[in-house]
Amino acid sequence: MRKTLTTLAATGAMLALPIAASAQTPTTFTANLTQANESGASGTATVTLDGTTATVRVDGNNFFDGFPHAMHIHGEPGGDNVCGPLNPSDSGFDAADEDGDGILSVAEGVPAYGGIQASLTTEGDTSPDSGLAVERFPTSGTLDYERTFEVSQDVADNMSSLHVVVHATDLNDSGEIGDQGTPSSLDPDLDIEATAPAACGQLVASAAGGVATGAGGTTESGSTTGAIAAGALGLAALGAFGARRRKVVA
Ligand SMILES: [Cu+2]
Repeated sequence: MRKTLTTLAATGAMLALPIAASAQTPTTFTANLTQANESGASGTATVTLDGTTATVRVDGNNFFDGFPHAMHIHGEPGGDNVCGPLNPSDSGFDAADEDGDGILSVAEGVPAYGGIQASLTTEGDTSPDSGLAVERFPTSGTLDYERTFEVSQDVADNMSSLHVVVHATDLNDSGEIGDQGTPSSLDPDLDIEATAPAACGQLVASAAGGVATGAGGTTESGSTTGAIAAGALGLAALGAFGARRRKVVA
């Protein structure tokens, strides 16, 4: 009898363990990406947080096909960031377009949507330092990106104040990126088309504990081949780089 009681006590202790070790519920944030600079592009970005581990998905259509799309999480954590007026037809655009050239450059967009908190690269570093790591961004006109990486506690705590911005657009509709003729506000060796915002979306918290969005099975960027090809190009070469456009019809 004594032996049986001991066994029961041990079993009870074991049963209690899984209850004590309850997992933290992931939280999901979604951004509807809307066009900037009349790019015609659109998409959805989703950030699923588990502590400071972020899984970021970006799906998009009608982006320029065949040129690296720098993508970032922008904003000052906890700050009053907005995508702001992104297109010449948006109210308030003239005030944002400081030089009055009808183009929203990166420098002109940053006062509204804030600086870079994370770089949505396909591999390697995801810090702001990789903001212009053009050899590690998706190059397809159809974005199909997913990556899991660590963010700071500050970024995790303030995700709903941040934005996703996708860059690079064919401003003069020439079928190439790099021939607009105005230097990028980030790097004078780059044409403004290489860095100008193509889409922006504010991250909004979804219900906690929701099912992870995105189709199961699709992982990682679908443009690895293009990204590797673009890797041969240095930043300086990028300025003169003319990509042939294959117009994507969604
Ligand atoms: Cu950016």
